[in-house]
Amino acid sequence: MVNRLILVLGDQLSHALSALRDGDRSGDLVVMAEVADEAAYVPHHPAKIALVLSAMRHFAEELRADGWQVAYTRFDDPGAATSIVGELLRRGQDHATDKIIVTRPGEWRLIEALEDAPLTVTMLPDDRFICPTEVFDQWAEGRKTLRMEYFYREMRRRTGLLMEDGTPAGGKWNFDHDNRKPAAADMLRPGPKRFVPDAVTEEVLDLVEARFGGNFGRLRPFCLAVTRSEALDALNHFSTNLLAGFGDYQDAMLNDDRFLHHSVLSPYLNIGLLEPMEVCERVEHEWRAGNVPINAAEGFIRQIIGWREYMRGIYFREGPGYTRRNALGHRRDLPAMYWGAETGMACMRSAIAQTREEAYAHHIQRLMVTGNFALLAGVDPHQVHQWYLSVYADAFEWVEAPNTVGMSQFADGGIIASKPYVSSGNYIDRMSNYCGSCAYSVKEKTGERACPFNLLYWDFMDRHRDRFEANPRMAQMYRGWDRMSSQKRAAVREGAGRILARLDADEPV
Ligand code: FAD
Ligand code: DLZ
Ligand code: SF4
Repeated sequence: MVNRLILVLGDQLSHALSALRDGDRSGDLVVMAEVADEAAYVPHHPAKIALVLSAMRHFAEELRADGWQVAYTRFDDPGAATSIVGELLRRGQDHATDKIIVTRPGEWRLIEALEDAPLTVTMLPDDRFICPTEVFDQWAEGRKTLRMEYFYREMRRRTGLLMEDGTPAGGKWNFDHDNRKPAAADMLRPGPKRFVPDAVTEEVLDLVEARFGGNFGRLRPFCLAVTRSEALDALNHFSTNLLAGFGDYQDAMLNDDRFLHHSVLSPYLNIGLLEPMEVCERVEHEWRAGNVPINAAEGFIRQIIGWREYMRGIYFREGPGYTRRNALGHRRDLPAMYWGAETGMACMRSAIAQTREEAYAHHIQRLMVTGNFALLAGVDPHQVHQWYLSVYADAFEWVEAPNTVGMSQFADGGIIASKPYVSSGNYIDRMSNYCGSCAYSVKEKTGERACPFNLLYWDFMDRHRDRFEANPRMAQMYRGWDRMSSQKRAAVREGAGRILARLDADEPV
């Protein structure tokens, strides 16, 4: 006899999940389902599908070992429904119950599907996050601007992380000023921890290859952690070997070092294998033990209790329509190079090849290379959003959408960013070694060989003058544009027009 069904989704693989805490091992049945609709709402990178399915299978086994009854649907099970709600209805019928317990999903699409289902659904708060959505809403209420920095300080006070007698450790809230160093290739940097697939993962890899092998992305070698114990190993490896340089090289990009000092912990945090507080506590411990400098520990903790929590707060506060925002009226189709088509631009080629091979790019590659180009080129932000939601192993809408629609594409009109994150090629040249292997010249501002970022940057500023001219943080840029000779401005417009026309004709840039 089953009282209730406890739904556990593919990104809710935490033993301390609120729905499981509320459940009863003897009377409730845990439902987990691999379903076609979740694999198809965007063309996910095959490694992302493999990560989720393998981690789900391992988690179901852990639950069984912990005394739970689990009804687990595999992708190809005969009679299985294609959606989460379909599977709940099927299991509910089998066990004569319509009572469902679930921790609130991280996507409006699923929340709405569950609310509309002919089932009695109890949705519990997702308290794996540090800041409850109501607390975020209270913080945001009545503020003129929702800048992350102020939210972050509240989170430092709330968690007590890096605090000493009520004041920030090291005397400052934020050490970002020290965190903008370019990196040199360094053979000693070990990169993230890589794992060898076990038999469960191998079976999933075969399934994914057969069903989703045509999606953009390389599946093998598959090296991601798929259990909590492996994810804890990855955290340990990062904290011991890479964290110390995290701050200094946070914004750097290198052709031949795809991970630098980044943690690559986001896939594990986002599917529930790691908890944000335990990750931050470990990092704080490394600083208190004198193993890493304050700018590394503070920089890292800010990403988690600041940016990560803030993005989630914005996603739920702004509602289901957020992914359709298009404040700048951008309509261009996403260029084919995002799906691997030829390009002479070395930075784009490198970031996209890495995305295809690793299902990973770090923040500055996402923001200042692929995101920057899409914004400068006026690409439809919804298509940009769908691309980011597809191609990264860590992509779940609650965190991807505010980063893409808000921070990267300015499509929310400035809720997240006080000005658009755009730059010419100079920024990329300063922070990377991409330009040396490019078909374009970063030093050239006009002409056939001019770096497309140089041309499109000024063209973007010119096109959106009405909106941005009055922004005090952009006034200096407009003064720079106005100081150019009219011939130079005409040459920039002509060069940008040439690049945009090639994109529209689906020709390589
Ligand atoms: P690290 O550099 O090691 O940072 C540590 C952790 O901080 C990350 O694991 C992550 O949990 C958190 N973090 C850092 N920056 C952010 C941020 N801006 N927002 C939220 N959390 C952050 N992050 C995702 O988790 N999923 C996404 O789908 C996603 N999409 C993005 C799309 C765009 C256009 C941009 C600009 C950023 C996106 N980010 C996303 C944020 C960030 O790029 C990734 O969190 C980060 O690159 C993950 O790699 P890492 O674990 O090595 O991060
Ligand atoms: C991403 C994903 C994929 C590919 N497949 C499944 C699945 O088969 N079953 C499942 O429960 N979850 C899956 N997920 C994760 C969900 O898409 C995720 O829970 C929602 O997007 C909410 O964040
Ligand atoms: Fe990228 Fe321009 Fe540098 Fe080429 S020259 S790598 S397009 S920034």
